[in-house]
Amino acid sequence: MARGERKLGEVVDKLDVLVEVRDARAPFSTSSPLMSGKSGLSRLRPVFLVLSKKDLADPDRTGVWLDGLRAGAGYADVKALDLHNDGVGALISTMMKLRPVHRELRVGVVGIPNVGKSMFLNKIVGRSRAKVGGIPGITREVGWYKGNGFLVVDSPGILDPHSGPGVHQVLSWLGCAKADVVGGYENAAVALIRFLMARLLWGKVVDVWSLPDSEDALESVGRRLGCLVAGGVVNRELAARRFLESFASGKLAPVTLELPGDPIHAALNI
Ligand SMILES: Nc1nc2c(ncn2[C@@H]2O[C@H](COP(=O)(O)OP(=O)(O)OP(=O)(O)O)[C@@H](O)[C@H]2O)c(=O)[nH]1
Ligand SMILES: [Mg+2]
Repeated sequence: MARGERKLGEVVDKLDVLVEVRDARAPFSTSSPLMSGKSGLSRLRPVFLVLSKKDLADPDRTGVWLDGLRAGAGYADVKALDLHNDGVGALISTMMKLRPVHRELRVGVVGIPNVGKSMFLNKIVGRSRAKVGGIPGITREVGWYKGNGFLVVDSPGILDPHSGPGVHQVLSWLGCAKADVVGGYENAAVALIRFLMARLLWGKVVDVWSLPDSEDALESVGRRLGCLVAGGVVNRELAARRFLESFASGKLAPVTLELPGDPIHAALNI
């Protein structure tokens, strides 16, 4: 069992509520293994679900996800948020109804790496206390933060060691897992381009980046981004890295990779 998971398991009995953070672009693939694992967290209720990075997702598809998740059993509330810009006042009010009279509300924030757990925590405690960063693995330890009537546990992102290569592929596209687990940047980028083409989402990228028509999409991306070496040859490794970084940080276009009942790793066939 990972160290973070063990530590969380030790404090679970002290928590009043749990917040699971997932990425709105792939709410199925970015679900936390802790919610179904042996850590003991899954028995804790109520659970609030936050779909982060709403600004990077397709708004219509986010609506479909919200309807589906709200209709399903189990969550006290489900919200999609752009954590850079949206307020969390409504969510705070709902959560605060559960506060014991004599002390703060104790909240555990869980999720896989890089989904925005620390950013969400900072929003509800009202201060930028927990470190936030654009690469997975920024939060290394379980830590407590106080503010606004909350006592919140931040936790390191935990991946499911048993999830298959398809899920890892998706997580590498979203910046939640490193590309080396799926054979490096070039493999990950080519797989993402193929996926976007197969799902008719590539056109959005072509529009935003004004890509020329080409047989080799990664080659076009490399030229567009100026990833060239001597003789005007595209450095494919660099092009792949820049492309993946742009996709993960939403610079391409708002894209949602999966819909309820349509987990993409099944479609990836790997
Ligand atoms: N555009 C956008 N970026 C977000 C949003 N939420 C988080 N981010 C970005 O996502 C990255 C990860 O945020 P963190 O709060 O560090 O994520 P974490 O889940 O704590 O990550 P680990 O500690 O590494 O597990 C940062 O670059 C944030 O700026 C959001 O709603 N929209
Ligand atoms: Mg963190």
